[in-house]
Amino acid sequence: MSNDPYADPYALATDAATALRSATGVDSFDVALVMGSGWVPAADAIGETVAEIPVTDLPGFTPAAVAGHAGRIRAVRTASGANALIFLGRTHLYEGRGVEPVVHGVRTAIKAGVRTVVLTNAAGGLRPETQRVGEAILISDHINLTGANPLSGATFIDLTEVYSRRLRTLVREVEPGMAEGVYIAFRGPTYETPAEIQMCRGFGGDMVGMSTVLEAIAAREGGAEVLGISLVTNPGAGLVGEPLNHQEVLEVGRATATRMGDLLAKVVGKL
Ligand code: 8IG
Repeated sequence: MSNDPYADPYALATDAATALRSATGVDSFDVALVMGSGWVPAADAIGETVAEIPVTDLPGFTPAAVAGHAGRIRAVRTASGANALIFLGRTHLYEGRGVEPVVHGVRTAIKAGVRTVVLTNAAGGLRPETQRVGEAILISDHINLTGANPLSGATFIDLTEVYSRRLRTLVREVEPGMAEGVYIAFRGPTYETPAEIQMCRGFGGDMVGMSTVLEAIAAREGGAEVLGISLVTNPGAGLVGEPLNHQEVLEVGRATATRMGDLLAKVVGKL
């Protein structure tokens, strides 16, 4: 017997889903939303809270390591009658616990019935000429520069359409004119150098961050449809004068929470 709790990550997710059902009294969930940095205050708009628990009540979840990442799971009933599972915070690869904890929430959600996964994040903008701080951008595709992958073995999952075109179209029915772009993920925890930001621009990236891509891959592996949204909170390093800090990310999130909450509530209502 191995001491690694993630030795069978799918069995661990099944156990976590069972614990989630009994802790929330909700038998099956329809949609999961992962609230990234700055997005947590937007969660309140999505529906009526049925139950809320610390993630650490479920097997396989570790305590939150980052300010603004609350580390709680909320079961919500939406106005349209859907059961939503909201992760108030996520585990990042840069925390150094490996890739399994990063995708455990998504795997648990899928074992709990979820067929739609909404991944939100705060990101650096690579195109300040067309992007504004506080703007939400649909993720159309990603470039995974984390050096990690949640899958191992001959798991040649097709990634032609990680971020569902159908869901992006649906969001635009709510928010016409919303931009879309390519999200580039690094492991972090450092922000990029100006040279790396220029590389990302050359690669065709539009946003840069430290999350989302591994969860999106795990969701696709599990057969769920994925919607990704980035909140641009700063221009990438070197694109404007000032250095970057995490505090301004949280401030942009607070300033835009109502708008992002309304957007998510409308989108979830259409699923
Ligand atoms: I918010 O500029 C946020 N997260 N890698 N680079 C990376 N992650 C980020 C950034 C950024 N801004």
